[in-house]
Amino acid sequence: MMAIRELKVCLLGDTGVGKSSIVCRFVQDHFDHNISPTIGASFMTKTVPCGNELHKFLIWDTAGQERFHSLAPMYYRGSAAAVIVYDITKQDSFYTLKKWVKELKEHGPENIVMAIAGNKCDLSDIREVPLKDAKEYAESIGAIVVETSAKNAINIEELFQGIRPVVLTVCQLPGNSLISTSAASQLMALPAHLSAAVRPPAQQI
Ligand SMILES: Nc1nc2c(ncn2[C@@H]2O[C@H](COP(=O)(O)OP(=O)(O)OP(=O)(O)O)[C@@H](O)[C@H]2O)c(=O)[nH]1
Ligand SMILES: [Mg+2]
Repeated sequence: MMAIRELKVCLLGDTGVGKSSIVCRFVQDHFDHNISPTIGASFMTKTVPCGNELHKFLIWDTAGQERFHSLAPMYYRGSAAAVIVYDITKQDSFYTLKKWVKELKEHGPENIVMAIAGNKCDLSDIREVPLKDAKEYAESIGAIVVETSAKNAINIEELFQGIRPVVLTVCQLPGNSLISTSAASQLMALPAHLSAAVRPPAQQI
């Protein structure tokens, strides 16, 4: 029988940045122009083969509206990785992203892997956040960063494939919850198209 590894991921970020659209593109390869804001959170899974294993993404898509903010810890506390999304056409959403990173550092799991997604890169003609700013920030916090478009299916697979080696949870073996000890070395082995900053050595390893 094939081993199944579970990868627990949550999505965080301002309302309207495209978190649900990213998940919908990844799980169903579909984009809905009229998607509704998420209420509370929604849960989806996607299983992908990898060698002689199956990797099952358990994805919590949280609601970005401020009134749901207090629910977020329920989702990020059990996650091995957080995908924090901003909208490249909205500087404010990049500011909100930084607040999420701060909250994760203060209240999230100790070794949570962070991936930053600058979504709506199909709208780069009205861009407000330079990629350089996102890369520099990601590097400073040891996060993966990639620009995505849920609409045009750009870098969505790459985003999840990039965090995959870092967030594996073995569900068949008892006692395994979050894999984190080798996170730093695995991050360095990310595909070249993802900008992988080495996680700071401080208490991580
Ligand atoms: N142009 C463009 N529009 C997008 C993209 N991704 C999402 N959108 C649009 O942005 C709007 C918000 O998308 P959602 O996926 O609902 O955003 P969300 O982050 O889940 O919002 P909350 O659930 O309120 O937190 C919708 O109108 C989407 O169609 C993208 O890559 N490009
Ligand atoms: Mg949503």
